[in-house]
Amino acid sequence: MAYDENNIFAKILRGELPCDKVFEDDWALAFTDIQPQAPIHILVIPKGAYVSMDDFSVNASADEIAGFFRAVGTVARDAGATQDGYRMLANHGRDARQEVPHFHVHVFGGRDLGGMVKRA
Ligand code: DGP
Repeated sequence: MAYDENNIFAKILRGELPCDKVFEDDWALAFTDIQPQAPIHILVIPKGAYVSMDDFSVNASADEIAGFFRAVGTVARDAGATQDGYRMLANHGRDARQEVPHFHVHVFGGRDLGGMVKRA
């Protein structure tokens, strides 16, 4: 699947759409999810143009991957979620119901998050 330069997160990265930014460095931007599903629900996205985890894991450089996942940990720590716990989640493709075709990791926390995967 080719990267769509007009996806909503690409527009946020270019500053064409606003976001509630909580973190930014050379590798990642993080902002609160527009439809939060937990008291802490932050999206962390790489600065590079990658459709999903599959694209990112194949095509991103080692520096991009390290920088991105370090940012995810920093975001969770800065949100105060490290002590009580948090969940990170990335949806890839149809079965996972990925909505936005720019790779992103959800960070959830701030309450008991329940079981790992919802039964169909
Ligand atoms: P996913 O299913 O993993 O692709 O989740 C996409 C998430 O993105 C979903 O939780 C809602 C969120 N989202 C969609 N549009 C926007 C937006 O314009 N701003 C923000 N902050 N979040 C958005």
